[in-house]
Amino acid sequence: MTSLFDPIHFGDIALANRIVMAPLTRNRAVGQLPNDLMREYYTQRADPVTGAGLIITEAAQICAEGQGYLDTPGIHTPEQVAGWRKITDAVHGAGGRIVIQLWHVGRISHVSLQPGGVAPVSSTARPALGKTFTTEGFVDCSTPRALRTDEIPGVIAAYRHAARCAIDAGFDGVEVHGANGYLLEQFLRDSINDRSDAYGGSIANRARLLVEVMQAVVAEIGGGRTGLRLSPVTPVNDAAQDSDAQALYGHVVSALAPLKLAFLHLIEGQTGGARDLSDKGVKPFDYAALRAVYGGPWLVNNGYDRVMAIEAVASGAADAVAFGKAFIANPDLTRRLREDAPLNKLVPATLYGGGASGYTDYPTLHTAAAP
Ligand code: 8OZ
Repeated sequence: MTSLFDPIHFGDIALANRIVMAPLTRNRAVGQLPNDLMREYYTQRADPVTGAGLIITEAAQICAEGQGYLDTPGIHTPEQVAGWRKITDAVHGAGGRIVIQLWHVGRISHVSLQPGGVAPVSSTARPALGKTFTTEGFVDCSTPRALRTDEIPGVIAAYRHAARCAIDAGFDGVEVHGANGYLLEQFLRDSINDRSDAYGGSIANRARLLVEVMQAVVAEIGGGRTGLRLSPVTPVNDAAQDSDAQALYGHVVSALAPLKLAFLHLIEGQTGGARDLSDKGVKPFDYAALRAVYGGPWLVNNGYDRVMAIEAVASGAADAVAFGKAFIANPDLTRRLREDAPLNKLVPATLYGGGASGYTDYPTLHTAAAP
């Protein structure tokens, strides 16, 4: 029987175990630059015996327009590449594996975060009802401008450029952020996408941007170094349900199967919330059916505890499990899961922004036991 603690290959990336650190926005990249504090945080979680088999970094904007929150890192300038290089070197020195999450927020942004103070871009000109975080604190998302069809190649090129930057920065690969109500999901869902060009309307049209982005990234760095995160039913960031999520995501994974991606990463249910949304009127989503039409490495996420994760891998329902909050609070999460040791509790107040407190000072079993 396969164990959560067994090694696995995600495409070209060799993982020492199947416990993955989920991408986690922490807002400590002042000036959009990766820094020494971030290096310490990731390196603490990189040990192949006590830590993650794979670290997926916090979401990093692929271009200046892709930013939606204060102090998130970029992966599109030489300075950002140089900053990330110190992090990937340290993680690799500790024996770990690390990919970077490539992010364009689309309309989940604010004019104060956009170059020139202009409107953010999206599939639509309708604003998201929700907040983002700026120097002024929490503010309403700004009304976006719908991308013109002739601007879409530039967006795809920005993903491709960011993927090249990721490899230049020493990452083992990338995870494209196709989830949580950001740009690619703003194209996917018919609850948001109101376009009448080749990128709106039918399922194939709404999936076109995502598929073209994945093709471009794979052409640049190879399928074996490229993953993708999806969240078929999450309602976060004003992403109302698609009228037929099962058909939409079935099309997406069928279209992507030939790319032989390193992994697909599924958020099951509401990101960071309930796995079952039936009491909110959301139709049950059949993740197993999606997996059956896909066939490649399958990473699952959302609210897994130790028993659920062990069972998911043992039963073959998943190849690996990503943990978010548990990895924030437990740098040695893999050791704790292996030994069935108690977990540190998360401190929500220090999740976003700030310094070392609640970031690099969670104890390991080893430090907790020290005199
Ligand atoms: C929390 C706060 C800001 C951004 C996501 C990148 O939900 C995020 C995010 C999460 O994917």
